Amino acid sequence: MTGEEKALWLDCDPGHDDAIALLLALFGRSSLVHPTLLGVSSVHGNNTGHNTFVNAARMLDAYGVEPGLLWRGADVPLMRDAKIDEGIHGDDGLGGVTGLGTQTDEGVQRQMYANLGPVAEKGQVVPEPDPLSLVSHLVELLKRRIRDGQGPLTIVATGPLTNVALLLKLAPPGVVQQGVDQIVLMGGAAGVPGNRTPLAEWNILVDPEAARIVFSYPLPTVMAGLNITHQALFTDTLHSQLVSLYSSSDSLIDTLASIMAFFAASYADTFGFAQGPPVHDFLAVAYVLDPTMFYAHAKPHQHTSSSSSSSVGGGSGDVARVSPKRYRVHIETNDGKACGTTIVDFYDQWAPPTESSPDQVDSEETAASWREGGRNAIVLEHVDTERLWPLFFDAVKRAQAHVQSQTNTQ
Ligand SMILES: [Ca+2]
Repeated sequence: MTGEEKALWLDCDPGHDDAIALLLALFGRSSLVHPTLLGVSSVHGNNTGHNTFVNAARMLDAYGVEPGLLWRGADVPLMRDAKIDEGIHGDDGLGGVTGLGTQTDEGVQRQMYANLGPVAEKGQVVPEPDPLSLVSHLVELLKRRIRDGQGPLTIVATGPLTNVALLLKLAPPGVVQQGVDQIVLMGGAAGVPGNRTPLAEWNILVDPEAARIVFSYPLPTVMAGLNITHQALFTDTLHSQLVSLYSSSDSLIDTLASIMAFFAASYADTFGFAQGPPVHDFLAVAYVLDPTMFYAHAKPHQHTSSSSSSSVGGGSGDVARVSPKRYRVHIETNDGKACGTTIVDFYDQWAPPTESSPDQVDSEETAASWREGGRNAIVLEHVDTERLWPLFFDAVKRAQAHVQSQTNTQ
């Protein structure tokens, strides 16, 4: 199986679905893309910045990852007070999850302190939030990759966009545009209700100003919102399939099963989801691994469009599909009942007068066209779940083999 090497950065707020997104970022691969996860940063969101950081360290420890990936970012939104989401993710952000270390365990401590060196010896239990060090590290990483002629980094963001917005605002001109190819985020809701207000989705609601900065930046932004994440439900059948992979030689499957079981109960209680919880954040990483899973069947009149249709699979009998579309997306930042809403201009009612036809704009590749006022985001609208879950189980098996190989060598 061949695939393009792809450098990733994951900014997250674990969070049950973040934990699954992290699994895919670490162990996922497709026939198209072999990702390398270069770093993980934590942000406030599903719980306090303290707890999301500790949770990221606990998950990295559970996945048997060599310490050195984790950075602690912002604890608070750019302009607002922090919120937490105990109702969905439990008291500490990973409620009900079994088999994880605590913040004082050696393995978790090593994950938390790997980038801070001797500070750990001063007796601090958990490092302080340090978004400036995170941004400095990212800028240096991007500069180094640009200088060495390495491929661009893809940033995947599965929490509030505070850290990403800080990077975009503080990095020297050109570094992000040269060093990052796209920002793929879980957030927003395209044409469907929100989940934390009638209109707004949580990640955008928590820091709408940061979201506006990201959606206004002249770089491709891909939005995996509730409209698509609610199409990918982790059903009882999938849960049974996961449990069937149980091995007595490691506890990883138990941990993953407990993540999905708690999330299923939360979604049943809070939102009445009877068929299973949506795996939200997982989809953002899945898009990077295989964008063709997010192609839609072409409508008859779209078969002749050369700008956006392609056949998936390569055979002559393949169904023509169209890649996800770009739309103008406005982030509502005014206080009021619509704050945090992602307004998607599906019918080009806001299109600037210079953009005469959708095809012309779709083919437009200038950086400026991604700014606010242009068609500034690719909005995911379809997902082929029959291809999505094999990606998940493949990553689970790789993770399980990795954890077992470490156990065997200890
Ligand atoms: Ca998240």
